[in-house]
Amino acid sequence: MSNPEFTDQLREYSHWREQLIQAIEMYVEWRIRYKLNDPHSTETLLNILSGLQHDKITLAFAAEFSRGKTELINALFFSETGVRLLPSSPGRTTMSPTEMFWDEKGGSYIRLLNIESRLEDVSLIEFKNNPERWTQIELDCDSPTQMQKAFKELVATKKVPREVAEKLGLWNEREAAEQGIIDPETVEIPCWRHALISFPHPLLKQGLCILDTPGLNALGTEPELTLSMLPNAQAIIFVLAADTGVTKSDLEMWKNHVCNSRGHSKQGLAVVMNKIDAMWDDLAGEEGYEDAIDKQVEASASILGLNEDVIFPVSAKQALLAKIKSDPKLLQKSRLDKLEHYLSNDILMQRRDILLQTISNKIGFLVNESLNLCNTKLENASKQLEEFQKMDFENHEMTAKLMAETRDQQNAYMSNVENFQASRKVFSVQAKMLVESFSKEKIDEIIKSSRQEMSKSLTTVNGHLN
Ligand SMILES: Nc1nc2c(ncn2[C@@H]2O[C@H](COP(=O)(O)OP(=O)(O)OP(=O)(O)O)[C@@H](O)[C@H]2O)c(=O)[nH]1
Ligand SMILES: [Mg+2]
Repeated sequence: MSNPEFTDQLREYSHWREQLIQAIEMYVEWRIRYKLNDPHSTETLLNILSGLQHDKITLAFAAEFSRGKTELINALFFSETGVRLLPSSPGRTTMSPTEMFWDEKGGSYIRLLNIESRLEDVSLIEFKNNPERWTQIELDCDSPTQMQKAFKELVATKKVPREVAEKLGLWNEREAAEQGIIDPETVEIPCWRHALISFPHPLLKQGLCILDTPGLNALGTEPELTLSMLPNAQAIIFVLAADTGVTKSDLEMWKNHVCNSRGHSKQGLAVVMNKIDAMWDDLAGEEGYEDAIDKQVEASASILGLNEDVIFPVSAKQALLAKIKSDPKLLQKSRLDKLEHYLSNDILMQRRDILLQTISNKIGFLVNESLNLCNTKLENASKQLEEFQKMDFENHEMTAKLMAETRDQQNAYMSNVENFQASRKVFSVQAKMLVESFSKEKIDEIIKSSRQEMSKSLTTVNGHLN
C-alpha cells in the first residue's frame, strides 16, 4: 500500500474528528437536558456537526499543462492499482477538472458533465446535486484494465464548428495563433466539462478528496474552479517542471490562480518541482545532478517568493514506476518521501488547526457561556454545602449541650427518687407505728384506765355520788 505515513495520519485525523463530533453531540444533549438550548445556538451547533461529518480534505493539483500533475497523483495515491490509472501523456492531457473521492452510497463510478452545460445558467454545485445530468461509467475495481479504459474517457475531445467553440468560451484566437492555427473551420474541444470519480481507495475512504486540474487555459475558462474550488481546497500543490523552471505562464498561473486562492499566509501550499530525472547528465554525474537541482530550487523559491523548504524536487515518473515495480532504490531516487511526509504532517496538522479555529470561533462563546454558568452554579452549591456543614456542626454542639443538661436533670431526678424512696420507708414505719398506737387493745386499755381515773376523781371531788 502506498504512503503508509499519510494513511496513518489521515486515519488519526479521522479518529480525532470523530471524537470532536462525539464531544459536540454530548454538549448538545447536555444543553437540552439542562434546558439551556435556544433555537439559534442549537442551529449553530448542528451546522458545525454537519460540517464536521461531511468534512473532506481536498488536495488540489494546479499547474500549467504537461508539468506532471496527473503522473504525480498516480504516484502518490494510485500506484497500488499496478497501472497508470489516470491518463497522463505528453502535451495537453487532462481536459477538465477532475475530482476524486469516495461516495459510499454511490459506489465506484466516473460521472462526466457534458461541455455544453456551460451554456446553462446552472452552478456546478447544482449539477452535482443532480446525478441524472451526468454520464455515468461504472468502475470495476477488481479489473485495473477495465478502469484504465474507463479513465480514458476523461481525456476525450471532439471537433466542433468554431462558432460553437466560441459560444462555449473555448476559442482563443491569440492562443490558437501561437500554435499556428489561423481561422480554422473546426476546433477541438473537450467532451466533458467536469469529472467526478468515486473510487474505494483507503485514503479517499478516510475523507480525502483530490482535485486534478487542466492547464491554464481551462482554469481561465472555468470560473468556479478559480473562485471556489481552489480557494476551498485544504492545500494546493503547484507543480513546476525542473527542466524548464518557472516559465512566464507558470508565473501567471501562480500569481493569478494559486496565490490569490491562498491569501497572504500562503498556508496549505506546496510547490513540487517535478521531472528532476530530466536533469540527469551523465557527464556531470551525481554531484552535478545535486547542484543542478539545488540551483533550480533556489531560483524558483526566489521567483515565487517562498521558503526553499516548501519546494519539493521529485520525479513523479520514477516514483510511479518504483512503486509499481516495488523498487525501493528508485523510490528513494524519486524523492517522493519528503513530499509525502509534508502532506502527512504539515497539511493534516494545518487542517486540524483550521478546524479547531473555525469551531472555537463559531461555538467557543457558547461553551464559555456554559462553563461560566456551571462555575457559578458550582460556587453557589459549594457555598450552600458549607452553610449546611456549619449548621450541622452547630446542631452537634447544641445537642451535646442539651444532652448534658438532660443528663443533669435526670441525675437530679434519680436522686430525688432515691430520697423519696427513703422518706417513704421512714413514713411507712411511722405510719405503722401510728396505726399500731390506735389498735383496739391499746384503746381499750386507755379507756379502761381513763374510766378508773374518772371514777376515782368523782369520789374525791364531792365525797358523794348523789
Ligand atoms: N521525465 C519525466 N517525465 C514526466 C514526469 N512526470 C510526468 N512526466 C511526463 O510529462 C508528461 C505530462 O504529464 P502529465 O501528468 O500528463 O502532466 P499534467 O500536468 O497532468 O498535464 P495536463 O493534464 O495536460 O494539464 C507525460 O508524458 C508524463 O509521462 C517526471 O517526473 N519525469
Ligand atoms: Mg493531467
